[in-house]
Amino acid sequence: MSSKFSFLERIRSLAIVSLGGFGVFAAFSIYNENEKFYKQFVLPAVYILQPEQAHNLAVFVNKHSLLPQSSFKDPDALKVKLFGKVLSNPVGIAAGYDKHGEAVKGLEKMGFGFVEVGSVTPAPQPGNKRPRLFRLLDDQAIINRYGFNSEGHERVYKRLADVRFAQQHNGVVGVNLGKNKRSADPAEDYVQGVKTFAHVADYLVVNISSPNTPGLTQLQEKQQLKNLLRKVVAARNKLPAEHKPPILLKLSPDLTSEELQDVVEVVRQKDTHVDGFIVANTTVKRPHTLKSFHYKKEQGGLSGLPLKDASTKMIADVYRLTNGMDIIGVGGIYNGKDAYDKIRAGAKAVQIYTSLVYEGPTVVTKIKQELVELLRADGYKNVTEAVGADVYKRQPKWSF
Ligand SMILES: Cc1cc2nc3c(=O)[nH]c(=O)nc-3n(C[C@H](O)[C@H](O)[C@H](O)COP(=O)(O)O)c2cc1C
Ligand SMILES: *[C@@H]1O[C@H](CO)[C@@H](O)[C@H](O)[C@H]1NC(C)=O
Ligand SMILES: *[C@@H]1O[C@H](CO)[C@@H](O)[C@H](O)[C@H]1NC(C)=O
Ligand SMILES: CC(=O)N[C@H]1CO[C@H](CO)[C@@H](O)[C@@H]1O
Repeated sequence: MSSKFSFLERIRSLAIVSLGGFGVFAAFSIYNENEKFYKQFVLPAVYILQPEQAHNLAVFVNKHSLLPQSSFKDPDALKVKLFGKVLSNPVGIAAGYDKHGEAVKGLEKMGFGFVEVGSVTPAPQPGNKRPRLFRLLDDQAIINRYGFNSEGHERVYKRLADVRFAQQHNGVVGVNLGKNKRSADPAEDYVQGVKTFAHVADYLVVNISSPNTPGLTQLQEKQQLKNLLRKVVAARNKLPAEHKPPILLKLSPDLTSEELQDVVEVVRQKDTHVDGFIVANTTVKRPHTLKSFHYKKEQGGLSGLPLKDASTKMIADVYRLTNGMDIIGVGGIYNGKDAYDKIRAGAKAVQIYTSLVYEGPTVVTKIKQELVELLRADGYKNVTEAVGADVYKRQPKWSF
């Protein structure tokens, strides 16, 4: 292939060539709700592709809604109210999968209760050099250092506006805001994001994911967070009432407990108050239990199974420290039990990414079915009743 052929065009033709087979397999495995079939036949075929090509192919499949609708109908027990919106189920797709807002409807069809688009940066940027995505098969994990490749605000906004305004669309969509690598003023990048996406997003996410910026003391970090949040919150508050989306903070699992306490103290103040948290982003740590010798030394953020327990523990910490603020729990969820653990630790909703790669699209339905069973077994009528069940709250619900 000539180098004039852009990467996107190559993916497009690759997708067209391989979709015949892939699409049929995937469709078949969904129709039969048959995860073994996906694991034995579809996944190995997908593994032949470079990880990034496989990801692009999957987004392509979602974009063109090539998967049939999952046959599972969300029961009332899975309904949750989050930030004034009703989710038909609490399982969302995490940021980084549909970075450019191309696959919202396909993902909803797959059974997700909500979709988080992004991270989106103001100007388009290419991200890091390839390779930048590594599969740690033995660990059911991924290391990525995409470096926030983004098509930029304008293009992503147009796509979302198409979905949201053109047809009646009542799905819940969040937008994860990023900053440009060469930004002179990061806070301004997030403010731009708030202004651009406020009326197409049900919630917005800013991150303070990178811990320990070299050279900054804890006090300086805290001051930086205050400055950032003050501007972001002010920008949101200036918007007209019908377009004032809640703002969530996405946290790094690598924050120390002192840093976490600082964050909570900041968000308690009125002018830097956020509406909830996403816990957690990928980790830069490498647990010594990792088995994949081949890739574990690659730089980047680690996601998937090795992140599970640290993320659940952090959810409980945030729930306790904030006296029950809204949390979306994410990190290493592979089944209904994993989702239930995060809900009992204080998450009102959850998200997945890495398990979708390893288990295929049927994992969404599997998580939902198992969650329904677990709630029923413990006598809960719905998800909300189980939120925070494992956490001691300083201020019990019934006291004033
Ligand atoms: C390939 C890849 C790209 C990601 N890109 C982003 C991103 O752009 N913004 C973001 O906030 N999180 C990003 N994440 C983090 C996920 O949203 C999520 O927090 C993390 O993967 C943990 O969930 P999981 O274990 O279910 O994958 C990315 C994760 C992966 C695996
Ligand atoms: C969950 O059940 C409780 C009753 O226990 C009810 O008050 C609440 O409205 C239900 N939540 C949703 C979202 O249906
Ligand atoms: C998430 O964590 C990675 C490192 O693990 C970091 O590079 C990135 O900036 C963080 N934030 C987001 C939004 O992904
Ligand atoms: C996508 C994005 O903007 N990520 C940022 C998250 O926050 C840290 C610290 O503020 C930045 O270094 C990242 O670039």
